[in-house]
Amino acid sequence: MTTNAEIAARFEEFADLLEADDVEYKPRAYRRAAENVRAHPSPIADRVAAGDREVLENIDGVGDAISAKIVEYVETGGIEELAELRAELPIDIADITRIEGVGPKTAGKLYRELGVETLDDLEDAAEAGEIQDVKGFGPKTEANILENLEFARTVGQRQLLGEARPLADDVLAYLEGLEAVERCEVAGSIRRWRETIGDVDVLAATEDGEAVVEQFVSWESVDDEIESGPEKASVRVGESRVDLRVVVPAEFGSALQYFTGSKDHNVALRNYAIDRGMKLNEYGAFDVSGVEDHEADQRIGDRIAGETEAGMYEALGLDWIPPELRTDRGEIDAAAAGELPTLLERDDIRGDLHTHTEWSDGNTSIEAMVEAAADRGYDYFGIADHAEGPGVVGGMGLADDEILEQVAEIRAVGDDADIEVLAGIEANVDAAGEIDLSEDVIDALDVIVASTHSALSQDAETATERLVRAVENPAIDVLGHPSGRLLNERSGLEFDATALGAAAADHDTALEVNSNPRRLDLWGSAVQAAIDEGAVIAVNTDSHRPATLEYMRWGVHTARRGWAEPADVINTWGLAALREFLH
Ligand code: DGT
Ligand code: CA
Ligand code: CA
Ligand code: ZN
Repeated sequence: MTTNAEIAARFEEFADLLEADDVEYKPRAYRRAAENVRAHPSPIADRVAAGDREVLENIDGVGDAISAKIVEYVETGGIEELAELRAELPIDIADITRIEGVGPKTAGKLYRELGVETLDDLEDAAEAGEIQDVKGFGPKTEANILENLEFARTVGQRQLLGEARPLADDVLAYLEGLEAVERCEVAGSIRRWRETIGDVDVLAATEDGEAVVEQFVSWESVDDEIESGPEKASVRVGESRVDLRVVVPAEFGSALQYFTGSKDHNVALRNYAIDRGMKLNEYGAFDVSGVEDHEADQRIGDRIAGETEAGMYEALGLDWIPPELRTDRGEIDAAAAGELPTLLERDDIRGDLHTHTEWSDGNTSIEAMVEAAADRGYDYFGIADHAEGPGVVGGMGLADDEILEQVAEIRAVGDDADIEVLAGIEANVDAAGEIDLSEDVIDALDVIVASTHSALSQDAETATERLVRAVENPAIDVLGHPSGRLLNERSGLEFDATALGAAAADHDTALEVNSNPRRLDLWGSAVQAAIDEGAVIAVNTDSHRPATLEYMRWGVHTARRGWAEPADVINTWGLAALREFLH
């Protein structure tokens, strides 16, 4: 199955290699095409394979030349021109450019000057001190490369939740349709909604494991079979690895508990069981108090649970723990005390407070965004286009007079809308933690989101001071994507989430969980630390087009990983309470 993400990745690679080759203009066109292909709501390859060419005509930035390449890719699995470029520049460009501060141009230069093709080559060159001698480079660049190599290595192998989860949903739907499958569920990091995924784990309960394995590996979306046996199989689908386990129905609950992880949670849970005379594994929960050698067999003693996952926790006297909480950060004690949080749910969300329109870099009008929000059943909706400032591309952000003009337009749209429309802005937090908006503008707006878009390499102490300074600012309502990280691309600011949470709580500023699957910023542990300090959260999509209002799904589960309850999240509140907070 060729996914939109996979097609997009080819064009991004194309753009990178062209840029490494110092080609002008074309890379930008390919990047734009990649972005729109990635964002396209339906699977392009399926439609192209079915002979539909119109789908391509309607994608922004995809003209005849790029269309032809997409068709070629869908039909042959390759793109001739890209293959030629790769032969000419045999660089692992996606890996190398994952290093912060190393772009395609730098990668091209390092290849021409030093023959660097891989991350290993780059490490060797940096360690030998060869990079600082290349014209335009210096000791600082070399040190930066060495410092960031580790990050680039580890992140490269993980997929974004937002890309892997839809595939997992498809796998589940397929398995559910098989007659021999009695129950099935995703497991592993994907069930815990971790922001990046190593591989997709799925579990099926059946009396006929071999038949299910056989049907799984012959699923039409499977590109390669990696391995298969009577109880499990692994396949490659696009860029993802999918692991299937089959178990008998009586052991489904214990297997689901075990394969959901996390490892840390499982270790803590197993120790908790041992302390109570019980043995816990993927086959069940066993009372081994009367058994001499607990290790003699995996299935030993009196089996007291295993058919359902809730039964496994119940056997230990614990409430069932939602997968998002299974990180060994206090969830077992809370479950024992009956004090697990009542987590935020998707339906609790009553509006989105950080979205963009064509007034800055969004792709559509205020009306179209508001209409899409109303269609989702929201009660209120905030437009927060970019203000001009550090980190915002020249001309894209709004100057103060333009903001006032947009506020008037937002009010006009709001008057005709079925939902409450809030006039907002996304201001830029500069390196010192300040924003630059006039008093007039601040007074005219309902909601001020302020985000960092520049100076993202500060040390943790400076960054914490900067973000604390921002949340102390009475004008700022929401601190947008606090770290500025881009998953698999840049690590963003490191900061003390407890200190930031305490300051945010003191100054009534909400911290954002940005739901864009490339960001998920804040993330679970930071949300948990901030909420512990009494801070509140805003779960926003930062949408630049109507379709991505759907990103709320990722943000809600990320907030759940941070133990967020509805009351902790300002955009679950009624309009009056929200307005009171924003005031
Ligand atoms: P990933 O795939 O890297 O995103 O992370 P996971 O958590 O999905 O890890 P994976 O796919 O290696 O294994 C799936 C689950 O199986 C994992 O969350 C917990 C369980 N598991 C695997 N190996 C072990 C182990 O050695 N000990 C324990 N306690 N659990 C394990
Ligand atoms: Ca996994
Ligand atoms: Ca796995
Ligand atoms: Zn934004």
